[in-house]
Amino acid sequence: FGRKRVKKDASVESPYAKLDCDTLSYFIKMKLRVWCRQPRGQWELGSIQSTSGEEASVLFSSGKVLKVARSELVPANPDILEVADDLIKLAYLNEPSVLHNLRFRYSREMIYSKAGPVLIALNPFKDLQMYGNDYVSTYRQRLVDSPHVYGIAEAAYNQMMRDEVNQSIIISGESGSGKTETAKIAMQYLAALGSGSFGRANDVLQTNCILEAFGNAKTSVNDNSSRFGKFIEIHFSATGKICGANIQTYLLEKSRVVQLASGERSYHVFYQLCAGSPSSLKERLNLKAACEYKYLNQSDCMTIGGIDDAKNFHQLMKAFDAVRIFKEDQEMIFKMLATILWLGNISFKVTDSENHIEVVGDEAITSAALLMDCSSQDLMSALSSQKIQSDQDIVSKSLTLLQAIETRDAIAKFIYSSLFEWLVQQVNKSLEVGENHTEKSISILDICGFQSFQKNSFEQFCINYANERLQQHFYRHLFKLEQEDCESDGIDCTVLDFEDNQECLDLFEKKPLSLLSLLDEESNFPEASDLTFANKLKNLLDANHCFKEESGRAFSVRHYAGEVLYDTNGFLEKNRDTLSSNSIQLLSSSNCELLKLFSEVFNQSEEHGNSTFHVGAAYSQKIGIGTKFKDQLFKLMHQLESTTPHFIRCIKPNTKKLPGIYDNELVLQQLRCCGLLEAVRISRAGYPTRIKHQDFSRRYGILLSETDVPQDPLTTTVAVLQKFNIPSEMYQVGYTKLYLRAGQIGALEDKRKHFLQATVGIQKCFRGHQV
Ligand code: AOV
Ligand code: MG
Repeated sequence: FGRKRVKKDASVESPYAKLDCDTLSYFIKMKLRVWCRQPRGQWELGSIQSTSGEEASVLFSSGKVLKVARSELVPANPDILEVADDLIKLAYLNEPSVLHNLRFRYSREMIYSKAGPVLIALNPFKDLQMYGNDYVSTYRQRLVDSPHVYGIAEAAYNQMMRDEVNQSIIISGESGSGKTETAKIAMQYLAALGSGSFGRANDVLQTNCILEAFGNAKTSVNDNSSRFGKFIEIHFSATGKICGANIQTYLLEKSRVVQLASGERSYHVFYQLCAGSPSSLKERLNLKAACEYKYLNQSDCMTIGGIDDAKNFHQLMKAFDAVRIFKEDQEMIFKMLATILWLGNISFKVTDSENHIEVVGDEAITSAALLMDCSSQDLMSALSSQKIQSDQDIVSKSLTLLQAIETRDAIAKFIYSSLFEWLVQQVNKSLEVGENHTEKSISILDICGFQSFQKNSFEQFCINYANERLQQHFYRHLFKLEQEDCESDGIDCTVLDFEDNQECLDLFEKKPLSLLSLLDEESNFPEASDLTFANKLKNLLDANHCFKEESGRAFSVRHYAGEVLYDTNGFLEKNRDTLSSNSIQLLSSSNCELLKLFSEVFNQSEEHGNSTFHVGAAYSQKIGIGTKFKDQLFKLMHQLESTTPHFIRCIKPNTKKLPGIYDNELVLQQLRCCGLLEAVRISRAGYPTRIKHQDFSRRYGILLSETDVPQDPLTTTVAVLQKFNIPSEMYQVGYTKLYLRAGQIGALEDKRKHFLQATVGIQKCFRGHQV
């Protein structure tokens, strides 16, 4: 896998698509359309009337004629390509053409398109009648081949059964773009094919309901936003029936349990429990309405339009039953949720001028202690004091208000994230493959896409790192496909190499000097701060071109999708992710089975961390969240590498969550972020148009005069190329296909159109003469 460098830019403009003098005069002669960049950056369609020097006068559809610099013009595609379902089919592949094509399709409810091997899915923000059993059987029988998630799922299923190679469907896109819906649509297709009398298709579908209740929440961008990454491996029996599944989750957003931005909600399950639990359960948990709990009411957003939390609670209980989570375990789960809610209501009273506190002994503390199965006294002391080792003694020191709140919130976050992990484990146990175990599987990855906000923190840092890894996987796959196609057709296709993102990955992970290793190192120094961490990065990582110094606590990374500015504020704390020894002691001394278990798991991972010695370091280092995530990602990549990948890129056409609105700028920015334009550029850099000789000769053979029409398709192909003096560097003739450079097919298509018009004209004339 070579890494020759070619210029990397996010534009798709091919060197063959520029309006050079020849093309320009051709466009004028033929009155072909061009895209013209307007002063405010948007593109408008027009046709060139005349040129003088570097300027051209362009006629727009409004009737106005303007003089425009030639550099502001790019060729537009012939009409017949307007609905092209694959961007690669476009004769001219420039930004306005790609955007126009997707917009045109979106306006006709064609939300799916291809970009070479990638499926582009534009979020329709409304129910389209294009799913369900009838559609499943249409795609199953291959009666249609228009782009669709079903088409991708069908290809994956078919290849799994035929080649006995495991498959993966990798879905990415920004928040609210439709990843989770797309993943569910793919799962529904697989379930429809893979259900049988002993199948477990329905159980696997039910996991969505559970994971969404516990891992999804309303955010300002998406009413059902997944706050974790998910990888589900669906197992199939030898006869192609679903027989089990395994789920891995990544980076659950814990902070949401204790802190909400305005207009956002905590995890759905809290509201579902408060709204839908039967009164006997409410009594046992001393449960109030959601608005009584501080963790829930702080954002003034308690309900979601069109969502019935109580009804969803019943769905959740059904889903629990389906995956055989026993009633006793369900009760424990609900108890943990109520514990968290009551913890949030615990308040503190400042007792001295130094802000030291004592816990207010109200209903919150007694309810929390009761649910946690510990004494109120123990809970109060864990929340108000800290044990410190001094010389030989352990002394108890009282906490300040801020420290007490942090301790309380840390316990709540810890319980929730432990509960989430435990629940996933239970689901996995229940879906473990049984007797009819085979090696066949299709995995679906639904993970948050690249993020770049004005202020980026540790969460974006991890997500963007994951996206760099996935991007490399994507590039490599693309090149492999390209090479395989050319080689099997006997074509010398020096695969245009690209600047892959290895250097950026090195910046994150290559020891000893990388963002992640330095983060762990600093996290282990008690005196270190976010500022010392930022300074350390500046001193040690400067040699890497993807690193950029910024002032103060900030630094920037040049990602494949653009430069991102990170603020290290909170990095160390989030990476350490610790729980005070007092809190852990409290949990392990509780009589509650789950809390005991959670604290044991915590202690084990701490011990594991402590015993890990890093090469070259004289002291033991605890592994932080960042490095743990890296290890998880490595495992994921390892799993993905043994599969045939299928890529789906979800795109959000507007931020209003409304149907029918297509925001060019927003779409363009996403196409860039997911590396799609780059991917299309790579696919087209060589020979983007590939047509079977039969198809080519059938379509363009008519351009030859009758005397020179040869018999076989390959010779016809060559005859057409010669007749129109297509330069030899513009094509290659393979065993089965013709490989054309960008722009060539458009020119031939125009010739065909004019030929046909002329023929029709002659025929009309002829008929007129007869009359
Ligand atoms: P996400 O998974 O990409 O966001 P979702 O899959 O949750 O996005 O989609 C957001 C919303 O868009 C859904 O709740 C639907 O209302 C709508 N939607 C998406 N796809 C379709 C579709 N094919 N048909 C109809 N409506 C759709 V995040 O989890 O926030 O990144 O982190
Ligand atoms: Mg989602």
